[in-house]
Amino acid sequence: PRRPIRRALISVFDKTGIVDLARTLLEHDVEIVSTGSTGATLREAGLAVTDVEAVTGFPEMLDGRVKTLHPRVHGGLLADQRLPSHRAQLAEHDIAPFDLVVVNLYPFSETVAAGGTFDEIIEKIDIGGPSMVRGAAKNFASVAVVVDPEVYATAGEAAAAGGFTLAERQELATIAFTRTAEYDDAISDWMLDQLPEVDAEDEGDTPSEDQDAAADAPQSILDLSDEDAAQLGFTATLRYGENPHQRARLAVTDPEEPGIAGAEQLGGKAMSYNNYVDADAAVRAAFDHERPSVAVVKHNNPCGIAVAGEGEDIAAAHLRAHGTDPLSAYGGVIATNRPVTLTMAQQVKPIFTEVILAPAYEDAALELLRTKKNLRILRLQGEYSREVEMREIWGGMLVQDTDSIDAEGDDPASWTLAAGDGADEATLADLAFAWRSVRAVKSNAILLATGGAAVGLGMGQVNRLDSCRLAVSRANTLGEHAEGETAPERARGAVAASDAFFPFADGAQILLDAGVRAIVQPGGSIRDEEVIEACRAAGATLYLTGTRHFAH
Ligand code: 93A
Repeated sequence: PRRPIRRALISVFDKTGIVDLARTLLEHDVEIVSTGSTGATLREAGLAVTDVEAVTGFPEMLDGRVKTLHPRVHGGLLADQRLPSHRAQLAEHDIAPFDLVVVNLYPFSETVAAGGTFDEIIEKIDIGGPSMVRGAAKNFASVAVVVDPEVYATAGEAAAAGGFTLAERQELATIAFTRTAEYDDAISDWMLDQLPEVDAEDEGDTPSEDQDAAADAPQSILDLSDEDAAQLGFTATLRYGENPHQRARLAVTDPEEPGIAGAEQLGGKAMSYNNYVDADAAVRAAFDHERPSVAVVKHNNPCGIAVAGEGEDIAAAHLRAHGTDPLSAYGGVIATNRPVTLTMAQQVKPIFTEVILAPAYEDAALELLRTKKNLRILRLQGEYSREVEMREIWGGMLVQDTDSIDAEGDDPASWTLAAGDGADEATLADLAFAWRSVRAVKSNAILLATGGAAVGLGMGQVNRLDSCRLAVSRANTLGEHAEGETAPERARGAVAASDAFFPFADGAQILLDAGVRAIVQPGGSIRDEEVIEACRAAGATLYLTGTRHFAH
């Protein structure tokens, strides 16, 4: 059933459409009570309205700050007309109930946006308006509240139809509370921005209680209690951050997709901040490969990465990955995209390792690894999937699609042969491996590979030439070599991948001079021709992918 509208309270800052609505209401015998300039507007249009001052018996006071804040108004808004006791009290105090309230508020946000002065903005904090709106919204059982000129037409129709239904009033109340919540939100945001100015004005240089309280108030997630942080999803307080003087916490973003943050730990000490960072890089590197793969990571960069060949145990991949750079693998994080076998566990055992991550462990492998009390053993759950990557910067947050290795150009079938006659199957397989591996290496990245294993890595240099030098020198110094030999000479005969194009031929020339016989790179430099020419002159093969994989 509809509740008839007999008496309406209209108080609007924005007068748009109000005359039409008031006219319709009057046509349906609704009595209209209105505030100062609203009333003036309606009267000018020839409409008969009652001033709120006549209702309250008080003049508008304090430059308009007190207009409607009166029991004759709020009693009429808040009385539950279903209750005999409420009706009796209204009668006792000679208060008439309202059935409809039409209010729009002082333009607070608009005044802030228009660059109003502090005092102008303060005056635009509407008190009486939200009080009426909230009172009527709470009392939607009896009162309909309209806060939006867009609803005036509907309100007119309702008056014609015999009033609003309960469901309609409840919906209007919901809209009303949303409006006042947003309104107060805008005020509190602005007030927060003003804090120092308020203090400076009122208190001179002496810190106020507000300032003291602000100093004690939590500034970041790190200041919260463990319980409060956990409420926000920060389930672990880490021993410390990147360095011992930094506090740190960990949040699992989505328990349904635990990833590394929520991986199951099967052994070892608690994970540290740096462990998590390196584990993330290691898993990403290993899972970029479809073939069984192992990556060893230090300081966010692979120091070893390799795949197992057809029919080989995952241990073979680990052996090669370790062999990339056995010196740096000390204290590393090992990740693999296949279950850890006993053979692999036996190989890992003697190597000082911080963390090992895998989708599964053979029982015997786990048992053996658990004998190393300090080795953190993590089991990954679910598919390796990641939609977006986020990074915090000063004052903001960057979000991007995850760089996946299935972009156009990642498939060797799509590569353009730019120099040489085309690689044989084994060389092409190594180039494909190098290409898939190089994108896990920080830019500028150069990766040399032989036989499904990286043999030289040039990572994180600020020019590509240095990355080339580094890749070659690491290939030729770090690997194992026969007794009597001075260096392993692993660059000779290797293939190379570059995460982005060579801006000049000089970097490529370093690789070619070291004996690299095939290179894959995105291409796209204005000096591509010089790089191609250098490869031709060295009798080397060059493929262009057209896709780059920076990782900064
Ligand atoms: O200054 S107020 O916070 N104090 C009041 O008692 C009060 N009553 C209504 N602002 C108050 N209002 C607001 O005045 C309404 O929200 C509306 O925005 C405006 C309507 O006043 P007028 O009809 O004089 O333009």
